[in-house]
This record gives sequence, C-alpha cells and structure tokens, in this order.
Amino acid sequence: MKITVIGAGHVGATTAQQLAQKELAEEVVMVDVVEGLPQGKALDMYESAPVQGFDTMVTGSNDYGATAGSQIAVITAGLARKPGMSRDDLVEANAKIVGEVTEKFMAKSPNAILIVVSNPLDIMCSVAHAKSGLPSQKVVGMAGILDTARFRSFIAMELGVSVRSIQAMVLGGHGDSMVPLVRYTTVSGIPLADLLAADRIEALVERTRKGGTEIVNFLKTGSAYYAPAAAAAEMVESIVYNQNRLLPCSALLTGEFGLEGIYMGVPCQLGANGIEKIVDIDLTKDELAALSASAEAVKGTLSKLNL
Ligand code: TXD
Repeated sequence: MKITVIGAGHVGATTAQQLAQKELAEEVVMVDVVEGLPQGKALDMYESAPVQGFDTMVTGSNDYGATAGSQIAVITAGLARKPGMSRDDLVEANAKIVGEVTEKFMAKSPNAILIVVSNPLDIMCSVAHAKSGLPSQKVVGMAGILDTARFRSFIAMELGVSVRSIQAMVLGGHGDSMVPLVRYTTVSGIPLADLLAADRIEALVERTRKGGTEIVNFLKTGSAYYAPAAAAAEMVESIVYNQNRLLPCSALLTGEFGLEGIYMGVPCQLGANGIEKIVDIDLTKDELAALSASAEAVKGTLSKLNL
C-alpha cells in the first residue's frame, strides 16, 4: 500500500503523520509545490519513527514521479481561509490547484481512490471527479466526519460525558447550511433530546455550523487541521482495511435524497473500492428541506465554475 498526500501544509502533513503512526501503508508520499517543504517535513516525520515505533516510510517530493503506483491520494492542496473569508471565496483559486494536481497525480496512479479535502469541499470533489475521469465511487470528500466530530465534541463538553459515548451524523454541504441530524444523535443509544433542552441543542447545532470559523478566528492565519487530519485518516483506514464503516462523506448524488449531479455529505459505506454504498435514509420534511437548502448552496457555488 502506497498513499500520496497532495499538499504538505497543515492538514496534509498532519494527515501524513497520522497515516504513518497508524501504519496504514508501507509508504506515505507527500507532494507540494514549495521546494524543500515536503522533503523536510517527510524526513522530520520519518525521524520520529524510531521513537514512535512505526515502520511506514515517509517521503516528500515536488515531482509526481515519486507518487507513481499509489492506491490512495488525499488531496489537501490549495488555499485555506483567513478571518472574514467564507469557504466559497476560495473556489476559483482552489479549483485551478485541485484540477492541476488531480491530473498530474492520475497520470501516475490511474486506478487510485481520491479523498478530497480542499475547500470549498463539495465543489472540489466535483473538480477532482471531472479531471480524474474516475467513476464517482472512487472520488469521495472529507467534511462530514469533521463536522460530526465537532458536534460530538460539543455535546460531550455540554453533558460532561465521554466523546466515545456520543453518536451523531451531520449531512449536507460543508458550509453554514450543513445539516446536523438531531433525531439521529444519541448518547449510548439515548436520544439527545431526552438529555438536553431544545434551546441548548440548537446552540450546539449552531456552534457546529460555525465550527470552522471558530477555529479560523482563533488562528487568524489559517484554518483547522488536527481534527480534519484525523477525519481524513479515518476514511483512509476504512478503505485500506475494507471496513465498510458508515461515515458521513461527500459523494456524487444520483437521485439519493432526491438530489442529483452534485457532491454533498451523505452516509456512505467506505471500503476497498471507495464508496461501496450510499445509505439513503428516510428524513422528515424539515430535514429534507434543510438538505435541499444546503444542496442549493452547493449548486450556486458549482455554477461559478465551468466543469
Ligand atoms: O473539512 C474540510 N474538508 C477541511 C478543508 C478542513 C480543513 C481544511 N480544509 C481545506 O484544506 C482548506 O480550506 C484548504 O483548502 C485545504 C488545506 O488546508 P491547510 O490548512 O493544510 O492549508 P495550508 O497549510 O496552506 O497548506 C496547503 C498546501 C501548501 O503547502 C501549499 O504549498 C500547497 O497546499 N499547494 C500545492 N501543493 C501542490 N500543488 C499545488 N499546485 C499547490 N498549491 C498549493
């Protein structure tokens, strides 16, 4: 197993570190346009191997020759938000970058599975899908696991319960209109609504929707990367071990939830072939309305590009 991480910035390097520490591949290759950056970070990371005790080789390059024969690529190349920016403000610059890196990577690893991370996420999935020529099953986006992890963290903090006892699912586009499904949120099987007042739940939902901005406002020079990297690594793990974990991921919709032609966050089983199945669960009228509003937002941004 060889995994490429494209973009050796905050999310890319942290993802590579997680993949190596979990020994999910024999080799993890980081590529970036900045000379020396992927090489330096890769060497530093590999030098942690004797202490951490992992056998994954970590290398860095500015050339896609080094990525040849990869089974998976995690695409993190592109600009990140700064305070005051929305994810959609990145669309033109990042479409160019994601399009370019997808083509270069695919030329060397034509059968790989692509996990897209760059923002605006759902739109960048469409770009990678169009440029790669891959079936949509092999192009999947990371956002829902992160948004769900944020929701779970906030619930755990509010209730003083372990994060491990919280199950939740956040669907929709990776933007302010994302759809945390409160009805499917439980604390060890107990519905959240039985444990927390409605106004508190609404406050946590709102904090989740703005979770990315909360971090950007703290950091000022960039956006979140520890939780995003952990989420990307979970997707890689499910694919590498063919675990078929049911995870919220951005997938190309072909009629599921009444939506078509856009990438958006839905429950997906991830296995050796990428998206093994999209699970089209029943939603209430209100949940469906929230999901279509989110889909409209994604379509609006997508229409700015000529794909
Ligand atoms: O939930 C999610 N999907 C996200 C998405 C969560 C967190 C971050 N999210 C997005 O990931 C974020 O909005 C950005 O679009 C990407 C990467 O975020 P990161 O924080 O890692 O940005 P950095 O640190 O600026 O790193 C980006 C790297 C940097 O090293 C650039 O030199 C490199 O991308 N880059 C390129 N690499 C290869 N090829 C090209 N063309 C290129 N252009 C820039």
